Amino acid sequence: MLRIAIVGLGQVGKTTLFQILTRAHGARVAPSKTETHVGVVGVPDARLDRLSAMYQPKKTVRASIEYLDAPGSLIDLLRTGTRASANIKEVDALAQVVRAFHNEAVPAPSGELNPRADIETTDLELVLSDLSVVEKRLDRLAKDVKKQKNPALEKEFQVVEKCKQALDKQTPLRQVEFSDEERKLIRGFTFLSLKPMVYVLNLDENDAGRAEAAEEFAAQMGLAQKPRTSVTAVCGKVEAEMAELSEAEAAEFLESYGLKESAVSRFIRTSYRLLDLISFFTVGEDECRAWTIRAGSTAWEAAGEIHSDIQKGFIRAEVVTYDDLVAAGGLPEAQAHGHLKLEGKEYLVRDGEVVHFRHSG
Ligand SMILES: Nc1nc2c(ncn2[C@@H]2O[C@H](COP(=O)(O)OP(=O)(O)OP(=O)(O)O)[C@@H](O)[C@H]2O)c(=O)[nH]1
Ligand SMILES: [Mg+2]
Repeated sequence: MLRIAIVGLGQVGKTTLFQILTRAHGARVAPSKTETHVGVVGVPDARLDRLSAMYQPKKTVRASIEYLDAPGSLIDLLRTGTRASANIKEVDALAQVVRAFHNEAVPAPSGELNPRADIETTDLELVLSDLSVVEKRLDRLAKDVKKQKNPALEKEFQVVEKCKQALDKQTPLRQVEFSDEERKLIRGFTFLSLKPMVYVLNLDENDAGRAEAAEEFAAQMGLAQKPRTSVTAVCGKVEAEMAELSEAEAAEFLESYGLKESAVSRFIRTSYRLLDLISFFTVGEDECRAWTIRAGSTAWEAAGEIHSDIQKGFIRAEVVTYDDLVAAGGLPEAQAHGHLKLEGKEYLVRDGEVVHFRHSG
């Protein structure tokens, strides 16, 4: 499963965000100052809701993401090297909460609000953490390369040196271009600055209604064009209030702020897109379900996501787009309209397609 760690400076709203994310989906956790919280959250998807309404299945299963809430400031966490810091090395992406709300009772990380400085501070910390890993490895590699001629070691030396050059310039590795081969070679280091990053601007209550806040911020801070970087905005306080409401009340509440969807939904979807993931659906009377695959996956890979047996016995994928299926009202009807395509193993599955795998065994 996809895993994302919520990190940031101290008292910026990490646990608040985590609580809203998970409470909205049933689990309530006791806040802790020292332990990492872990929770699984379903990815909101209106298409799946629609398919479910159509099929009335016994079960509807959303795609899901596991969120970790790292306790305290990211800086303390990395410098103390506790278990919580080991946890965040293993995730697929980082979500950094950036404080942009005023609260007299809770002092801002650096005394006054300064999102730009906070982002620079934490990025530097990630870079330094990776740099120490890189330097140790380079020392070792330099010795080994001298001792024996080994092309694999030389290749590794080159790519680690490339990392060092970026890190020396304080460039996070997520902004560096690597070939697939290079990526493979450095995977084992679990570099923190290499992880895709979503900045979560925790807005003031007064700004909660400004849906464009995230874009403005991204542009101001020069984050808009950066590779493997996204920005989204939430207002922890407003969302926390909303999590207590019924669905109908919540909708009304959103409307009063001039918003269409909750910022938390937007945040979850942003994390999903950041990792270049797409969904395909399976439908039926037993279950309607969203599955997660990387963009560019083949039908054969998609089958493996469901079950290794389906992959092994793969015969054909029957594929229909979400729009065509909804318009037709069912798979047989879609077929009658000629909208059901039969595809082979190499077919590239696209976001929102409904797939039925024919398989042997
Ligand atoms: N006004 C306001 N207060 C907030 C908001 N989000 C969080 N807070 C308050 O800020 C304080 C810290 O929130 P937490 O969610 O515990 O922050 P944290 O980043 O998890 O803190 P540490 O784990 O101790 O670093 C709490 O008192 C929250 O109620 C917000 O959007 N608006
Ligand atoms: Mg916390």
